Amino acid sequence: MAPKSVDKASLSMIKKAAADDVTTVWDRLAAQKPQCGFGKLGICCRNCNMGPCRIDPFGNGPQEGVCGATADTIVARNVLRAIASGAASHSDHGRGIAMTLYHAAKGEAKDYPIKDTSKLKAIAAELGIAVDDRKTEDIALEVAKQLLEEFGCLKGRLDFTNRVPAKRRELWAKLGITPRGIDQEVIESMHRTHIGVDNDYASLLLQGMRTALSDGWGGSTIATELSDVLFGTPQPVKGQSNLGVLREDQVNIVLHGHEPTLSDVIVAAARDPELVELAKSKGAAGINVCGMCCTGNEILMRHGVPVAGNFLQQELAIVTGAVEAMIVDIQCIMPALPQVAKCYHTKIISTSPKAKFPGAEHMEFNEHNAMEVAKDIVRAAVENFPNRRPEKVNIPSEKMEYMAGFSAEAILAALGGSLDPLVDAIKAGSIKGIAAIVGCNNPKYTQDRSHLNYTRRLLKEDVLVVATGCAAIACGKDGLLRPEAAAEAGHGLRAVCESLGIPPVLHMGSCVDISRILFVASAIANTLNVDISDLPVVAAAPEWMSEKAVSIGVYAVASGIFTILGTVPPVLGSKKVTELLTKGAEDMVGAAFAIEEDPEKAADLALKHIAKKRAALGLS
Ligand code: SF4
Ligand code: MSK
Repeated sequence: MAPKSVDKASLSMIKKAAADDVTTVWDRLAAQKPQCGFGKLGICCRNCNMGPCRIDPFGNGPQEGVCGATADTIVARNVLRAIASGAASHSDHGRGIAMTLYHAAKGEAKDYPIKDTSKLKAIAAELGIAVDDRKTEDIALEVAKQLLEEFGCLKGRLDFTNRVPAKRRELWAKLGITPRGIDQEVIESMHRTHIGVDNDYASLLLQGMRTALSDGWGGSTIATELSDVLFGTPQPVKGQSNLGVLREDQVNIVLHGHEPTLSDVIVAAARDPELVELAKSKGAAGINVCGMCCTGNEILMRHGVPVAGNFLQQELAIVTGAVEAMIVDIQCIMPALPQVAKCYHTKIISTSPKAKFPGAEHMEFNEHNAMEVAKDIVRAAVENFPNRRPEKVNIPSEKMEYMAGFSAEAILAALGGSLDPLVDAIKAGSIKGIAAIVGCNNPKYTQDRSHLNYTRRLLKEDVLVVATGCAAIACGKDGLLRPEAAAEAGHGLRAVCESLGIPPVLHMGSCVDISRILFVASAIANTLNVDISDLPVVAAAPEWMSEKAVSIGVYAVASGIFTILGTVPPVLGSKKVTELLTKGAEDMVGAAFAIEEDPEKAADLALKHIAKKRAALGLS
């Protein structure tokens, strides 16, 4: 049996969980086996109550549902629904940030001062909003209003698609996949997948591309850009990662989920002298705030806050017995957490009106009373410190230094203010190409193994890696986010990294921040006067599991980036859908998906693609 993880900290906590009689994600996966074969192939449907229906993959049983839907229709509808859910998740997050800016501009969210006014002005200018001699709040209000209109349906084309090379925009227009309004695309996708609406697999998948593009160039971009305005644009920053960042002598608070609106204020609240004193009065040396998953990424990018781990470590952090409170907001938070916490003293505190967890304490958070609630939450954690049971505490020693904070602006600054040195290095071949590595962990695969093997192989071949999400945390835990990791790269990439003092893997942020990767790819394409699909650029989600990752993969492909999936998506039940995604898309949008579970073979595919694109550009 394959090991559950390559991370020693995880392995030791999985062992402790078993000794403590705690059920974790790996136990629940084992209990689910064998998992449903129809589900794996994507050929079950319960979109109406004549069903549920399923298609016999061997051709011996029914080949259509009660309504007549074929495997092609059913698989394509399921894919489109997954894209809609993923796009909705990123975009609702983006809307939340836009609403916070709106309230901040109106003076109704006093705990959210606008931190990056120059970025605000740059975005305003991009959106055609006057900036001269105007008050910051007035500009912010107009920016927030204009971007909130992106969710509606009157514009016809999202504003941030202006960043896309003209050739690609023309292609989207020709294919009818230009993203119109963010809500419009998601709603239309749900409509089309209702019984008896869109039954053509190609038509459904094109709508899938349009919906995913409304996420990448809409909801996710809004989330990233306005988070930078409100909380500051990330700049290179150092910190530490893995479960060893938890402190035996301090009150440990783990922030888990996705929204910086919560985590940024809690980081500030935990520094409040009164609360630090309270912690000391309870016998703790201080308050240690750590991140988990993408909330972790948001605060490490901006504050260098330690990150306790990625997706598969959320339960394991509790198993250390040293976490006073895990504060959760939205997305990727296992409903199992309160059950795990029962075996220890940890409080699970939910904060979003959109995400409730049976068994958790709920302390609702909103932009109007942010600091007040943040302090209440931190106080609850501090007061829980005396309940810690020393005999249950075992914090793994593993922790690793990282350098993160590589926003597009920070990359530009590292390059001296222009993309030219990067483009020149690509032309000269010292950097052969750029690989984006993104996405989750998945307990069906050894934790972090694919992320790390794939990344290391590409570094050796002089491919610069940019990372986000749980993939970036995997790289951080294994030391690849340190400038010293340049020693693991081929000599061309190594020389570039050493001269700039940067790691060979650049941490660009959370899942919504994959938009930053789109901006950089677009900017390079515009510099070279080519389309994104002409660039020696690849993307991979080696251990993905969430519907957000489906939307991300599809917007990457529709933007022209070849994308390798390391876990098999539920599409193989339809040959036509599989072929369109892995081959036909190449003719339509100049990029397609590959499915490859073996990270070495995935790296071969990436390198082959980069070599092909270099040759087409006339680069040696
Ligand atoms: Fe079955 Fe068609 Fe209803 Fe799906 S929509 S459950 S295939 S009858
Ligand atoms: S948190 S979507 S497990 S990367 Fe963004 Fe990690 Fe995947 Fe969630």
